[in-house]
Amino acid sequence: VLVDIPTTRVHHLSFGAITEQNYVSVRVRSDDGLGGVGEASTIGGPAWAEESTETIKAIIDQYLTPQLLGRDPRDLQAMAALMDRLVRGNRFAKAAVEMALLDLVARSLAVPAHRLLGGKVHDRIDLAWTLASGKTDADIDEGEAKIAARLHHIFKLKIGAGDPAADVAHASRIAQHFSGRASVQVDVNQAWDELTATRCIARLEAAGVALIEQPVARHNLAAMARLAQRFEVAIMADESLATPTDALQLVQQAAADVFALKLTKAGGPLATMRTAAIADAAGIPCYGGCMLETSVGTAAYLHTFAAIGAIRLGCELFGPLLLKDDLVTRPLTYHDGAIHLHEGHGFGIEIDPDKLAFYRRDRAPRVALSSASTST
Ligand code: MUC
Ligand code: MG
Repeated sequence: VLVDIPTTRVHHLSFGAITEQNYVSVRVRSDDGLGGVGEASTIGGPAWAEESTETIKAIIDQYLTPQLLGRDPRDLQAMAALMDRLVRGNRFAKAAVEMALLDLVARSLAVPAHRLLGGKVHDRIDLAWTLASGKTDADIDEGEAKIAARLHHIFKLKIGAGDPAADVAHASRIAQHFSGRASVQVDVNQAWDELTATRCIARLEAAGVALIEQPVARHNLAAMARLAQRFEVAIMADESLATPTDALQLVQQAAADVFALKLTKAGGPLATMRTAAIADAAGIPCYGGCMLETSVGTAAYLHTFAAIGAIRLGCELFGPLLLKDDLVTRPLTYHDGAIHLHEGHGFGIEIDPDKLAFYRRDRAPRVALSSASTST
């Protein structure tokens, strides 16, 4: 089911600005009447990665569902391997299905989903917030409100859309404003070439910015490696890192100091665990990334991240806090600068059928019918 939910404010990224988030909500059912839920979230359609909600739904409906029907969801590894054989790439689609299978199996065993991934090592994970209103003063006010509410002490700025010098001035002012009270990081979302990155990172480092995420194009691992070597400030791979194979290449080329993990770009919880194992073996700390999921996807990410010891630099599972509404009956637990692991079977969340009916893209039109009928 395709779902669209408006955001609380415009969210600016290097490749565009969003006012609503788009999702594919996946449900699987077993013969004994149990259900499992998963979600693929995209930012700006196929602007962040290759997949859009429309392609994800087509892959699931036409290529995955017919082959998965009738199989045993408890064979999770076999199901993931089958999906990899059936469909090249399209990892967001496969991740959403694998999430739903994991939720279903954990529910059938009456255990939280993290138990099937080896059990939790975190009860809480420090929670970053992204300041991306597009205006420096508004970002500072928003950050102050977040600190006052004791929700966040890590801020991520989305830069790269504008003039690099203006971006550096914007980030430097915010880093200096929150100095000693919050850590400020920037995500460039691949926008710079290496020369621009080299010049800008030197200034951001001097201004106290704590981490630089994906400064250059995802395939430019050589430039990532040179930047990681040149600067003390941490260089984090996001778009450069999707699969375990990418993780291996990043390690081999020493092309990142930190890995950003996300279930959808990896292709599911199992591939995320394998990616984290490579980071662990290489001594690379991880950060729990997001794609602005609802509480459904966020709970899936949280149960996976809770089982990953290499997640030592916090997470950004704040998607539900940026949305005007959500799909679940009970919200997730946010307080004291962290997201807290909740109790329950599977991912520990329930979809609210009224919310799903309201936000699904193919819902019946709800307004303008009366005026249409009076005019005929
Ligand atoms: C990204 O590139 O990290 C997650 C939160 C946000 O604001 O943007 C993203 C995607
Ligand atoms: Mg990123």
